[in-house]
Amino acid sequence: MIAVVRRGAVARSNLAVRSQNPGWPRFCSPDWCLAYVYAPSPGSLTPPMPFVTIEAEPDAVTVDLDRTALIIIDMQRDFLEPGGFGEALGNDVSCLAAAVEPCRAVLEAVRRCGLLVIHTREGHRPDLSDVPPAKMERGAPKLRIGAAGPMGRILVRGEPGHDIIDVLYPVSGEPVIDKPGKGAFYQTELELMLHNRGIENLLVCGVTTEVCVNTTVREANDRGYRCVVLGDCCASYFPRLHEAGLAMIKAQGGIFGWVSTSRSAITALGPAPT
Ligand code: C5J
Repeated sequence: MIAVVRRGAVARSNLAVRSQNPGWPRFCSPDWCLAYVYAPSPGSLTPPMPFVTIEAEPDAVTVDLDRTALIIIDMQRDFLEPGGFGEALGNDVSCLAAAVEPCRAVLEAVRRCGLLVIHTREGHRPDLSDVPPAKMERGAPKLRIGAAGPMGRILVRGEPGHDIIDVLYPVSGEPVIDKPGKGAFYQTELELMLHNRGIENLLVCGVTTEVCVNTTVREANDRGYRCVVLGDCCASYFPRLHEAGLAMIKAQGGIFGWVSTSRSAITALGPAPT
């Protein structure tokens, strides 16, 4: 039969079958959708299992998937490709490439499960009125924020360099948070969005590990969110700082959160439909 069911339950439970019909289940709101549902035989149904355990350090963490979102931090051309902000500051942008495929795999698994996905972008208004002088002063004058580069004006909203790389590009329904700072909560609507969706847990991916990922995780931790940082989905221009960034999160019994991997998260989310 066709029934209205909670969106997350469609992907996870054996109550709702992925139909052979293309286009099903049909999502009609962020929380509910139409799906083909079947009952194999009375008493044989397994209830939906919104709680999953993710292998992590310092220890495994159990999260309610109905209250979990994926946040992908700043996977923008400006940081990952030559000619952007990252390179303008003297960095070797190829160091960030390793995080792309793990991020893509996690994004695919999370989308399949119907979890909320939020993307962030660091950048500024074209008139640069939201750039603090202390941030503006960094780097060579010709390569500062707002200067013209091969991907448009550096770190300016609306320019090609400011946008998210194609392979991780948001799909319809995935909010994009434009942030002027390193932390994703600072001067943004992120907290309101998470609150409105009842989110308590964040799977965190993105760049760079020790800057925007760490700042966001620290801000999230103070706001009461459980953060599970997927280490191989993060990267830094400095491998030492990547390791240190992850170590700081999981130290002291997980002082800011947990550190896990793309593989552990995907395993916890469940296998892809065959
Ligand atoms: C930096 C970021 N590193 N997204 N931004 O300036 O980590």
